[in-house]
Amino acid sequence: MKKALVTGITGQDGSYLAEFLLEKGYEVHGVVRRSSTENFERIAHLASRIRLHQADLLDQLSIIDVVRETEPDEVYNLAAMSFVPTSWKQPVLTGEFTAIGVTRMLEAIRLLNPKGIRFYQASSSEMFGKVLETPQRETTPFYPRSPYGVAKVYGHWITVNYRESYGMFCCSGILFNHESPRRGKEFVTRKVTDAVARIKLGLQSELRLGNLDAKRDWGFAGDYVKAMWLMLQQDKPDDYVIATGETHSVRELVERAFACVGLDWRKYVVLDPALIRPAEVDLLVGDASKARRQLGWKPEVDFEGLVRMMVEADLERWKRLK
Ligand code: NAP
Ligand code: G4F
Repeated sequence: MKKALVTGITGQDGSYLAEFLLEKGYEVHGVVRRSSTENFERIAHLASRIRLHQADLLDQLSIIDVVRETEPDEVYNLAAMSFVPTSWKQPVLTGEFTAIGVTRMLEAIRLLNPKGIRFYQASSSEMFGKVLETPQRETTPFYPRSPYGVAKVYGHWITVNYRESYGMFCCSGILFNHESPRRGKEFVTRKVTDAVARIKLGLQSELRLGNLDAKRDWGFAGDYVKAMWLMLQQDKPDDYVIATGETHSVRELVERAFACVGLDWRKYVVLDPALIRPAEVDLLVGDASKARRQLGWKPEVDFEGLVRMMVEADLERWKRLK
């Protein structure tokens, strides 16, 4: 039985990845940070099948201890401060955790078992920022537009560097936006689908949004965790773009989500200048042909299916709560 260690297991991707690895027969270990109240909602249904360990990417010794105790075959480093606007409010913490935290994970592996452990780093299409090429692929230069994006560029290159310096099996997955009913409610897709459900049920009257013109390549998180695993099953470590190849504006997202419940979005959406970012990523669209060719990976859920899935899940949840 293979063993996997997942940081960020309480997050959206961590929960889908844990499910996926359990189905593959893995022994799954997760890193959680200590908090006065537990935040295990997304993995509650897996509680009896996974093992959780307290550690923090800010604390080198706790990371070394957890790798030593669990002796994993594969490490998936998903933990990060992942919300872009917060990275302007907490740029130093974002760098400590999202950038230097990657080095702490890599150092633990280098010290304990550099040839035996395979490492996945959760890199991001935010690294392309003010895009220098469209569609964006593995060779597109980075131009990050937020402290979060800058931190992820560091995490990407330190992963490449440990591969090249020490011959470690390190992969960086450059994932474009991926969503699900488990997405945090501050991200735009979930903010919209949650509001649509509440407005439909008479629980909310308006939805405040920022830039409706930004375009994203949105996929389904359940499809994307499979790509993470595939990267670590190859003969050689490498970096891959994971994306659908389609782009849609926030306006289209809003239009489609409201249409799912038969409402006209123009009656409910209010533009709020406070939600405009200091610097914006205007357009993301990925070319995942390398992943398709080398990993045999392709997305199963399209944009329309994704929005419908999320609206329906939020409607069901609010109906139950009501
Ligand atoms: P998420 O839902 O925000 O989850 C982030 C996870 O990181 C949570 O488990 C969180 O734990 C953990 N974490 C945050 N700060 C921590 C700390 N100081 N110590 C230990 N754990 C900490 O993010 P996600 O959407 O699943 O994304 C997973 C990873 O992929 C992130 O690295 C993100 O930057 C990257 N990524 C995401 C996307 C996307 O579209 N979703 C695209 C590209 C890359 P708590 O529960 O304790 O907060
Ligand atoms: O949903 P978002 O907050 O996601 P963003 O900034 O693209 O970042 C996500 O994807 C990255 C991959 O590219 C990940 F690395 C990162 O961790 C995260 O998962 O915003 C999407 C777009 C932005 O252009 C934003 O300006 O939606 C626009 N937007 C408009 N109104 C809004 C809002 N975003 C949010 N969160 N809230 C709004 O009210």
